[in-house]
Amino acid sequence: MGRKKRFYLLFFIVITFSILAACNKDGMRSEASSGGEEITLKFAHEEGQGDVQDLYANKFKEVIEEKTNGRIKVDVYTGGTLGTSIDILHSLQTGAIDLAITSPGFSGDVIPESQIMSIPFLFSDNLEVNKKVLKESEALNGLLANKYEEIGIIPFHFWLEGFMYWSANQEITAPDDMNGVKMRTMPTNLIIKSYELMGATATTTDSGEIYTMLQTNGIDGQENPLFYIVNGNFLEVQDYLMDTKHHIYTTATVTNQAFFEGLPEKDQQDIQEAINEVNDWSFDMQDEEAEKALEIAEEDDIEIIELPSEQREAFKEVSLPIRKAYKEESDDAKEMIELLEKEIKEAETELAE
Ligand code: 6CS
Repeated sequence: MGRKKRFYLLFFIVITFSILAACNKDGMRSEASSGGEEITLKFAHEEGQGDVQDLYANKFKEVIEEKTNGRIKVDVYTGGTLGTSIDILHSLQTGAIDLAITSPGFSGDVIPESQIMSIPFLFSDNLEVNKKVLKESEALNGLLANKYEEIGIIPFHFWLEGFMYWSANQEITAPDDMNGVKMRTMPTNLIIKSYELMGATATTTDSGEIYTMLQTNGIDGQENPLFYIVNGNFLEVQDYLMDTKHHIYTTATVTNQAFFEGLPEKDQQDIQEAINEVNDWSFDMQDEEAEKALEIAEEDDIEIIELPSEQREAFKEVSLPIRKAYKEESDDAKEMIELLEKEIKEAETELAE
């Protein structure tokens, strides 16, 4: 075979290989754009093992790892392992963690409008109404979500962990009963103000210290959903449990915007679909956890008091200046709460039919 022929043959082979390689690269990019690479997501939450947020995070781990045949893995970090709830929010902002469950009870300083979730007696005393509103609200999933995105955080969903209860060493069934009571609350300005309005002293002890502070009378009482009161063994150090429906415990599943939008589209889609599936599931899960906790509380010798509706109205009346204070936060806050009030009213009417 002549030199010229050998040269053309070699040239032909080289061209063919580079075309094949290019096809393969496209394949890999398409495989890459379909999320070829293995990634491990750091997912932090604020609660202990077996608590509602932990069940949520581990359900997400199960769903996304199954959905992607283990290509997308999740490391779940329970509350306290990566710092306080406020540390988690900051770590998410910096991208040190990828996903988190972060409660508006801790984000008031960073996202003032998120305090809308901390206004007592704003949400309905009908849990089905609140579920509907959290899923469909434009005030929350539109206006409030935009406020999170302004600081580089995407809130996938706002969801709930159950109705809030008061536990205390004294009976609290009328606003005056709150006078001088040392109540532990989450560190959000409007929550603190709402207890001071009732004459209580609000103490923002870290969640990990609530039990000890109750045991040593550093505080007299606290507010939380029932599962958290039972799982935290607060029944051991409290005499009264008030079923007030004064509020729902809401939280948000969030991600770092730059991180998420930097992922291949297929990964974004898989993660979003998995989160949607888990979020829908969580509304039933928290009901089950509340029922389990109530059974345990009813077997305990703590006195359980359901707040009569006229007393609930008396507390609601006292709390109204908090809504006024929230409206004065910003024009966006005013627009948001007026829309949310309307959405809650409409949902109550719709579900009453
Ligand atoms: O009261 C708290 O601080 C805690 N309560 C709940 C239901 N979840 C986490 C939060 O840190």
